[in-house]
Amino acid sequence: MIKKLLIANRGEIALRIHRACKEMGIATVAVHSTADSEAMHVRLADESVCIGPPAAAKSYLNIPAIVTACEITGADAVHPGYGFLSENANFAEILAAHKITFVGPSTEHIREMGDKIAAKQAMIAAGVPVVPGSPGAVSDADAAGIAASIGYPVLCKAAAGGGGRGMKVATDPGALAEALATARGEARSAFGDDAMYLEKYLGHPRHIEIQIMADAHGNVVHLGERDCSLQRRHQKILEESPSPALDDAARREIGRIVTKAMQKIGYLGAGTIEFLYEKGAFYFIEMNTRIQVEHPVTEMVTGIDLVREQIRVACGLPLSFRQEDVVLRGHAIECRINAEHPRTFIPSPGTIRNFHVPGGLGVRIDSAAYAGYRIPPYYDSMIGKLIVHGRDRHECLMRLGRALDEFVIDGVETTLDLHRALLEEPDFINGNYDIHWLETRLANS
Ligand code: MV4
Repeated sequence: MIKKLLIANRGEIALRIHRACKEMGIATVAVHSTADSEAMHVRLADESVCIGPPAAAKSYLNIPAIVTACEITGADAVHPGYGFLSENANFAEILAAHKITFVGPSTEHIREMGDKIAAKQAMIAAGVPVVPGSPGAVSDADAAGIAASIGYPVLCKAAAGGGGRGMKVATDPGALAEALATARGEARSAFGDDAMYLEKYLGHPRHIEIQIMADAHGNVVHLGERDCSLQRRHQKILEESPSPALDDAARREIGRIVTKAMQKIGYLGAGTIEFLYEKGAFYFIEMNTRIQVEHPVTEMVTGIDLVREQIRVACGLPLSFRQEDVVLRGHAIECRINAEHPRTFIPSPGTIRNFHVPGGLGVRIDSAAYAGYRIPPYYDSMIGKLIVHGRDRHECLMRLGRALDEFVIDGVETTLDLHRALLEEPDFINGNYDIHWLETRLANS
């Protein structure tokens, strides 16, 4: 069992990991940049180590400094959270070489899923439905023939991509060469890897992801889905579970497919399998090998502590529950509260003056902010998450409305008003939205 765990992250997820450790009797070590000396994750942890200057590349991404912090404090495990080093296979490999437990999947699975072409091939081999497309990487010379066989519109995607960079649609054969060249150029400069693949472009899908957990004893469980379709410029704004678009039969079927696939590849730990969902069909796009920002909506409908399970399986313990123990109860919605201008979405760093969070039945706040906290300009703009649970979607929406009304954050601009406005939208209230709905609605208001 792990005795002392180093949290290689900051903000609300660092607190989330600390809380799971405390309930498990594990001591915690916080790491922080010089910009975060006063941060809540540093105050709560049992020990802390300064690992570098504000720039993430010199602190939260600084592998030698983090390994050194483990050696100094005697930490025997590292939880990477999300972002930063969470999907860095080299980091996992270096920790293993130092006999430090990485709370996450194997180096091989991190690497495989990081390459979107390899991930797709692995999923096809494991029986998961994917978007029709090129069998592997495409050359400029082969592209037109492959695109013609897929049928237009075609989407050019970077193997090293994700998050929407290195992606271009070609609506017809005449537009393919330029779309591919542009996407390839973006991928080369953003990732240093210009391998590209082609897919049929789906026009109005929802983004639905399945949460799974796997232990080292061959047990794999699925924990239902999250609908993450409400997004702007590839930044998720609000997530919910269950998806308003799925029925029990569809949920059971995709859960069964995904569980079988994870068993087949021998996956370990928490994972999210991302799908586009259109006209009643699922199409795999990517897999995330980390705990995700929106994991609390799954925790609220299952009652299962995902971070605790991650830590258990990382030290070889079995999952604390079986598939038949998983009961999806009620409905949960998460709102991301970002310090940014509600219309331009430009980050609004500064000092939080008044900070009053809502409470009561079915309300959860995951945040590292407090009154007087100065939001540093160096990291992402999320200052917290409001997660609300209700017995059904209607109760959840009513509760979300009153929780948003109670929330007070002064001193910086936030996305609270955007969330309040969403609750007035008939399409949102009715669950009628796809991945383009929010951007289209914002463009027309
Ligand atoms: C797609 C797609 C339509 N058709 N693939 C965007 C980010 C990357 N991870 C996958 N993405 C998409 N892939 C096919 N074949 C549309 C998107 C997409 C998207 C997907 C999920 C959530 C939000 C999105 C916003 C724009 C485009």
